[in-house]
Amino acid sequence: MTDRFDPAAAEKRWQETWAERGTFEADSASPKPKTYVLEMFPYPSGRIHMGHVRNYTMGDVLARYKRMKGFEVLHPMGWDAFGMPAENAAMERKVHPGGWTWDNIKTMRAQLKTLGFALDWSRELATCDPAYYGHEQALFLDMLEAGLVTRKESEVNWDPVDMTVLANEQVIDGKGWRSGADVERKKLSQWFLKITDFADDLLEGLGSLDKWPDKVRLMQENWIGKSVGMQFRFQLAEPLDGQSDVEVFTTRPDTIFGASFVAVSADHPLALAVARHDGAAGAFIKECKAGGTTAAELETQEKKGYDTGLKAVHPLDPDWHLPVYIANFVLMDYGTGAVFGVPGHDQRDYEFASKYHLPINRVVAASIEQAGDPVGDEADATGGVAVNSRFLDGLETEAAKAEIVRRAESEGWGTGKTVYRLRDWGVSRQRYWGTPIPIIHCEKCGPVGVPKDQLPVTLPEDVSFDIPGNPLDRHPTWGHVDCPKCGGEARRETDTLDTFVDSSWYFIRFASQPDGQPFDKAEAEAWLPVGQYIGGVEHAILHLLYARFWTRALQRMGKLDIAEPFEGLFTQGMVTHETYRSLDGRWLNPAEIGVGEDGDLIELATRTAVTRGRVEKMSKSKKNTVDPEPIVAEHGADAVRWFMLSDSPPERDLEWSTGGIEGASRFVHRAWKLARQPAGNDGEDKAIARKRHQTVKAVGEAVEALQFNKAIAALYEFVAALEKSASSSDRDEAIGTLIRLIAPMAPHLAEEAHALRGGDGLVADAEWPSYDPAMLVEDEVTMVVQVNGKLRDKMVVPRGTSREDAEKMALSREKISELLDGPPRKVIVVPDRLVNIVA
Ligand code: ANZ
Ligand code: ZN
Repeated sequence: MTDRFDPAAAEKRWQETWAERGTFEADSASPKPKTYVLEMFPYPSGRIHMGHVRNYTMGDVLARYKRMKGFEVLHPMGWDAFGMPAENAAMERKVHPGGWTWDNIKTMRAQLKTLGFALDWSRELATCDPAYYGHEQALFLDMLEAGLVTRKESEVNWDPVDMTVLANEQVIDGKGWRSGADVERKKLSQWFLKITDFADDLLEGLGSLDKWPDKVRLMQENWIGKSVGMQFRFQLAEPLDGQSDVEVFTTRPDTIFGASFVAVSADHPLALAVARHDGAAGAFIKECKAGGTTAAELETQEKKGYDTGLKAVHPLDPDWHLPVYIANFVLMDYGTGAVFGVPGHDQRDYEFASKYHLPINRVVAASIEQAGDPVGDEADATGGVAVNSRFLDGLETEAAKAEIVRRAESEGWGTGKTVYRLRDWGVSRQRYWGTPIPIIHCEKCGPVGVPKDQLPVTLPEDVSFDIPGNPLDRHPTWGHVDCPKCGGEARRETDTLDTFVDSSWYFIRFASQPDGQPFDKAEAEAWLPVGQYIGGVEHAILHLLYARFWTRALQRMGKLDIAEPFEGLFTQGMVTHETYRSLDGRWLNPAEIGVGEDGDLIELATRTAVTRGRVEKMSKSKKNTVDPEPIVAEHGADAVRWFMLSDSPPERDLEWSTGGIEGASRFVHRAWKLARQPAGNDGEDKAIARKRHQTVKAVGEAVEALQFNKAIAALYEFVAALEKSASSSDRDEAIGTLIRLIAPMAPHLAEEAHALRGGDGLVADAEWPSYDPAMLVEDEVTMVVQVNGKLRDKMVVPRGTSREDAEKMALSREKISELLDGPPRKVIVVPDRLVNIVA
């Protein structure tokens, strides 16, 4: 063994040892308690980045710690391998998406392996592998059979550049999330998963997820968007083309006497009927559709309406007629696509009424006495009591709502109703690189599921990407099949599944991967739910909601008796770095930068000055990425892992710095130096023994709470104390403990040190050290001695020294007796803290 720890040699050796021994292969039949640690699996984009390293290091520390705590740990890794980037690469570089993807997987797998993660590689999977997606197709067919899949002709968000349908979530400010192109509306027949069937379950379930960040639960809650209210009909004074009423949804039925108008969406059947008779209405509808149609856009657009001339009859007063408008702020796919407007108490309605000179009346006030107060220059959306509302007057808002619903239901013109913002999940994508939807379209039989014994429906290899659109559509033979039902000529579905489907059940397949079926129920249930899931907050809504939905769908189908897939969720911060630009404004990569003669940064290629920019998330566009591979080669995996955990709390951003990685590297060598010290004498060192117990407690608690930076800080302190201490048997023992405590973070160093000191087996298999609570407390304390409130002396006394003893000791101290002329007037003692003598 050399003096210096040689990461390059040692790390490879231990990685091989772990692999040979199958150390991290999870045994489903183990009698030990099981736990499942999972990080969100990566998209194989090419190479791993620092964000991956940080994410997987955190999960790895937890997984290794849990092993040492006696758990059978499942900690798997795989690839979220379908998706657009592979097709883009195919278009740009004339390569096959499959070849590109598998090459990337190979590179990234090798890179991950150099980091020494305690992963069960025997369970590795890639979603683009027919051995995976064939099971997904089977599950899709099961869902179809269970009535959880529907086909709907629906207006979709169409990305004209990527030539694909986008989910609402993938439209950001009216633009495609990936291409940035203006999204258009288009009608297409699409497959949908009925996530709305589970809206209430998914909402309720959030309540049980107490190991999830509050912010994520809140985002999901808002996304599901439950609104409790009432649905009712306004009769039209004159029917139009057979339509005699308009149904509206409201969350404020108590404001019904404040109604000034009725408004319908531009897509509403009544609007279309009006347009058939009125060209100007048609033009207005067209104008509405040109604007964005997402909720966020409707919110910010100027409110505009078109008076149809129709009149709606107030349900509680046949003589009260309200104008009916077509309005740009009413969404067709929310509620009923029609509303009644109450300008006094809804800001949107207020703006609309101001523009079109409609009445703005008060029907809610803080008290009945304030019924006459005019509405100010804004709507008053707060609750209170109903006023100017006939039989409702004086009722509190909630009571008034209940009263109207009761009346409407008993009189038969309306019903209490709950609506959700959540929409069914459109999963059809007009793309090649995804899971083929296992459906055959027959003119006679309609859509027919591919018989399960014919799964997987695999992607054809011979495709071209030289023109936009879906290559499956134009493949000469792949789409032509016989109908499984009637045997007639039929056509294969050419859409593929949204890649979020692939990631909605991969964690189940990790837990159990038998041949011939997606998973074994009992085996999957033995591991699930995932105890700790770790990933980016960018998945707070979609991925996590879809995975929760799949789990519940499987539960309803009797395939897996788990309600929530992820018991604990942790969203880690990003890895950031300074940005740099050349004199002419080009972004520069840190590797292109050096230090000039006068100490300033220069661009190496041109030797011209470099300006430092802000610290930002590492990204290719800003060129501020640091490639993990050369860093690992230079400093070793342990140092990189150590740095990823230090400095910042894991939920915050971590700024990459050369100083940081060098500091981590120095620490590794300091720990190594300690490990190499020869065994000490038999002498005792109580202070070191105490520090050992304290550190075991601190590190264990910090890791359990995922406060890795605190664990690291405690270990730094421990090492510093050991470095200062003289040789003793306590010190010896403490060094042994140190090696175990750093094993989750710096596993290679720990194995090397463990072996060097003649430890049994692998440190990865060793038991986590325990501590004695009695050994935690210091047995001596320093008490402050004051005279008339002024600090005069300090004295070291046994912890728990009584008031009387402390007083005696203080008075007998030389410094103190010098200050006193006679017996003190009064002595105040705070045990273990201070003695104040009033002279
Ligand atoms: C009358 C009323 C009076 C309303 C009032 C609000 C305040 P949330 O909470 O988001 O569910 N609304 C209903 N359907 C709509 C649609 N398709 N497009 C746009 N707006 C719609 O909001 C429900 C409220 O939003 C409903 O209650 C309705 O306006 C409006 F003082 O009805 B309200
Ligand atoms: Zn048929």
